[in-house]
Parts: sequence; C-alpha cells; structure tokens
Amino acid sequence: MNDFDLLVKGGMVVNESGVLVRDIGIRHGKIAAIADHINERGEQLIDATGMYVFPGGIDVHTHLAASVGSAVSSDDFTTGTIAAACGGTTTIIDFVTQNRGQSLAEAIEDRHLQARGRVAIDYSFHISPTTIDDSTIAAIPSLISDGYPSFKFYLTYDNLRVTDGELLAALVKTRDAGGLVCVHAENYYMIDYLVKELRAAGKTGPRYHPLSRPPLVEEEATGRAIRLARLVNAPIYIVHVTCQESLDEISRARANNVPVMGETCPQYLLLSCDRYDEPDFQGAKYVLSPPLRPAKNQPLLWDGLANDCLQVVSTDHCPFNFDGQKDIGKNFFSEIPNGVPGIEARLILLYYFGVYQKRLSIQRFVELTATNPARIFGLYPQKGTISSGSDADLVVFDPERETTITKGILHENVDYTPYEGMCVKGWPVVTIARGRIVFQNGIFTGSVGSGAFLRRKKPALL
Ligand code: DUC
Ligand code: ZN
Ligand code: ZN
Repeated sequence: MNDFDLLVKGGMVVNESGVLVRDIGIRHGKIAAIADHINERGEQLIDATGMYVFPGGIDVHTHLAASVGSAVSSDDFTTGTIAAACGGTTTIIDFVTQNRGQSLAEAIEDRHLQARGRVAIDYSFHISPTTIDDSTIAAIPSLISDGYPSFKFYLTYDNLRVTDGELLAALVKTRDAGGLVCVHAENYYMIDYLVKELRAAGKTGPRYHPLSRPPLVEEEATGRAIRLARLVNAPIYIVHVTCQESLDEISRARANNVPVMGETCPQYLLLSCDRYDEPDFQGAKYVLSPPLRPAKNQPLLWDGLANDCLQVVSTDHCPFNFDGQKDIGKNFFSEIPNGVPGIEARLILLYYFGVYQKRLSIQRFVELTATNPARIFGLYPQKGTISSGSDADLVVFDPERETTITKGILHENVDYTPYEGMCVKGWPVVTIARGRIVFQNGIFTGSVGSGAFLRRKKPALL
C-alpha cells in the first residue's frame, strides 16, 4: 500500500513567497504533503533534483475554437489544451461570447457543449455579453454566483462592441455583486476612420494594420474604461496592454487607488511591429488586435510587470493558419483573421526572457503566470499555489535545457509559430494536472476529457 499516488522529490519549489527545496506528496489529485524529506512511498516517483517546481500555469485569456466571422481559430478545446499542458499550463479561462440577440443562457450552453469531454486540463469561462439589455444586466449577479465571476466587454469590433452606457451599467451591477469587468480597450470609431482612409489610399497590405490601430486608439479606450470604472468605483481589468500610453493610464489610476488591474502577453513583450514588413504576405502572421508596437514599448511592459502596474501574463491565444485562414485577408489587411498562437510557449518565454535575463524574479514569474491569475479570477487557493490542500497542478521545469523554438516541436494546431527560431534556456519536463502526469519527455501523456469545468469564486483585487 502506497502512502501517495505520486511523489515529486527534491525540486526547487517556487511560490510567490520564495524558493525552497522540498518533496511533494500527492494523493487523490491534491497536494497532501510538502516537507524537507518525505520517507513514505509513492506509487509513482518523479526526481526533480536540479529542477524548479512551479504551480501549474493559468492562462486567463484564450480563444479556442473561436469564431471571428470569416474563420474559426484552428486550435479546438482538445488540441489547444494538449498544447497548453505540454507548455506547463494546467488551467485556462476561455470565453463564452454571446452572439447578438442570443440569450446568455443559450450562449453558455452552446460553449459548454463545444468543450465538454474534449478538454485535457481544467477550464473555465469568462462571459462576453454583446447584447446589453435589462435582462443581461439583471443576469450578472446569478452568473457570478453560478461560477462565472468575470465578464469581458469589447469596445471595438462591429459584432461585439458595447457602448459606454452599457459598460457603465455592467460595471455598476458587477461591482455590487462582487465580480470583475475585463475590457478589450480600442476605440471603434478611430479604427473605422483609419481603415477607410488606408483603403482609399490603396494601402491594403499587412504593414498597414498597425497604422489602423495606433497607440492612441488603445490609450483613449483604456483611459475611458478606467474613468468609467473610477466614476462608480468598480474594479476593472484591462486585457492585452501593449504600449506606454496604456501603461501610463493604468499606473496613474493605480496611484490614485482606482481598482484597475491589467495583463500583457508574450507577443507584446517580445515582438515588434517590424514583423509586419515581412515579405510575401508573411506579415499577416502577426495581425492581431491591438497590433504589435514599436520595440521601445517592450522594456516599459517588462517594467510594468515587475513594478505591479500589470499583474498577469496571458496569451490571447487565437491561432489561424497562414495557409487557408490568414489569406482570407490577402486583398485587405482588415479582413485578415485577428490573432496569434502562444498557448504553449508562455511559461518558456517568460522564464527565459523574464527570469533568466533578469527582468523578473522567479517569485514574480510564478505570481504573473499562476498565483495572480488564480487570485484575480477566483481560483485561489485551489489553484495558483503549491500548498497543502491545493490541487496538484505542477510544472517540473528544467532551467538548463536549451531549445530552439520551432513549429515542429510545439503541439499547437497551426502552421506557424511567431517565435520561430528563438533560442531559449528552460523548458517544462513534466506537467502534473490534478495529480495526473499529463506531459513527460516531450509527449502529452494525459487523457482528453479529464479536464474539469471550474466554477470560480469571487475575484480578489490586487
Ligand atoms: N484580438 C485578437 O487579435 N484576437 C482575438 C480577439 C482579439 O481581441
Ligand atoms: Zn481582445
Ligand atoms: Zn482576446
């Protein structure tokens, strides 16, 4: 008779509070013991000597099997969560996006049907309402108590955007019910104007995409969303922050005790708008919104992560194949399906460019990838920490392993990676999701369907 189902021995266990060499005993999917030395037996044993052990990554911004009108993102709930597991992510929060006119209940049911039984790691959903009538606003408290405490509103996109008045009503109701409003902050009318100007001037290639959505577009919408939140003292979370202008809006608000939080993504930390100049329409690979920015923004985003202007690194994983999907916009950049892949390399990139290159401490890395996402989105302490009683979601990470990132070694279902050719040090060697080994020796070893839907609790403000 074994005392534990799984023992992870001798790893450098990282929590937000520090790094300690520890043995971890896992039983029934939970962390049952953490100690200097565990002498009892385990049915399975992982020797983590010389390795870091992180809490499993939590990616709070993914778009799996997401329809953007002209295309559906190429990773579904199975391929996307397998890729996530192989990169050390053990929980995702994706979206229920209401079609205009559709009831929220139907939108939720449809999305559950898409995911149920097809997911390899634990998952949850933010709700993205697009039809903001009295019944939508009235539903917010019951959605929060049903385990959907976060809502994402778009300030742009024809079929998704909400008005300032609608956002304000949602902020008030969500505040009163203890939930959190997240915002995609870009000014719809500025984009509309610029896209039409560029089209009229015959400027139709991918290189014009960033010109149609300059930082001012994001700055204005970020500042407006924050001011609406400030008016009613409601918490707000700005998704995919890309530039100095938005950082300034957020840090000014936080300095004035406005409850604003924010995230950025690896693509904004590591890639610049020079990519849009790649020949043969290759710039389309980087068409996402907001767009990649001039490189001078990157050190500011890193500083924002280090100094707590931003609290989370997510991916906004929304992959479209270069062949057959991105080329829908061959004749005009604004028809290119928006999004880039990134669900698998998030921890790898943030470790190498953040921790190894000394932009972030190892504790901050864990906060940004797991602990803060869990706290802000109502999963802590079930997730986001290596503690007794928490879910046994762990990543055993080899800090010495050198790898060149290429599409061929990733598991994402898409025909390119924006990180092609990047040389990194540090790679996950084992991923454990609720006590099950789901990734080992470069191979997915989990089972599709074992991911559980997570009803979340109320968010914490950081
Ligand atoms: N931006 C993207 O680039 N893709 C998905 C949705 C979004 O807002
Ligand atoms: Zn967005
Ligand atoms: Zn998104």
